[in-house]
Amino acid sequence: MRKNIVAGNWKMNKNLQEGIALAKELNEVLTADKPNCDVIICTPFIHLASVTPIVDKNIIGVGAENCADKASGAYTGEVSAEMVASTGAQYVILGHSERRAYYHETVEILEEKVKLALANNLKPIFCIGEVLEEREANKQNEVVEAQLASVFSLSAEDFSKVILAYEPVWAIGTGKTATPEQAQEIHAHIRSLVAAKYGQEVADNTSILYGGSCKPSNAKELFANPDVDGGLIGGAALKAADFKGIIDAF
Ligand code: 3PY
Repeated sequence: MRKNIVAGNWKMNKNLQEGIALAKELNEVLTADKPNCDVIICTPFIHLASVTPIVDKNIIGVGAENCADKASGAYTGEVSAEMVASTGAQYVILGHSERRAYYHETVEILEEKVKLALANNLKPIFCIGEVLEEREANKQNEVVEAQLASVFSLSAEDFSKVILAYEPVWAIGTGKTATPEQAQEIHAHIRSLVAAKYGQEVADNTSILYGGSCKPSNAKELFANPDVDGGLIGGAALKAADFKGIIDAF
């Protein structure tokens, strides 16, 4: 059966020393009081090689927040999936709305990134979600369906390594959260799309995380929904106590 997962997305926060300190603190807190779900921290690239050796990988997985859409070569400033994997990281966030909006990542670019991640044994945490105007026009179902094209070209075996994260863009960094009912409704829809493509068994085994202003005070009611299998956490992942508070919702 699918896993419950709480994954932190540090975004462009924490210098190296601060990142190491947070990872150490989380490791201490979570080894002392073991979580009832999988826990992942996704950090800036420069933190990965320092953070992976200091966390107990039976308790905390480590991931990047992005990787290149090319395997290697003359792409100044880019970081490949192979480089990410060589740090000991096991996951990579792909398709975050900030990457789609500010760095113009398309369905096709993301499809390449997903394939390269999987080819390098990284599990993609693949983000989908609609902007406010799309929600107001009741277009969220078709938006997420179109975004899923980047992962729906995979074989069932490869798709089974993908974690999905539904993040309504209108709830990211705005303090607004989808209601538990809104989250359940669209998560169930996403699962039905996976079932239509890969069959019910694959769909039942796919973890679908909710992201967007998820915090200790609302995590329990969001995670109580049958199709919400955890969270992708932004700001609240930057303090060990807040992140632990969300993990404790399971
Ligand atoms: C948020 O909750 O702000 C996120 O974007 C998590 O990825």
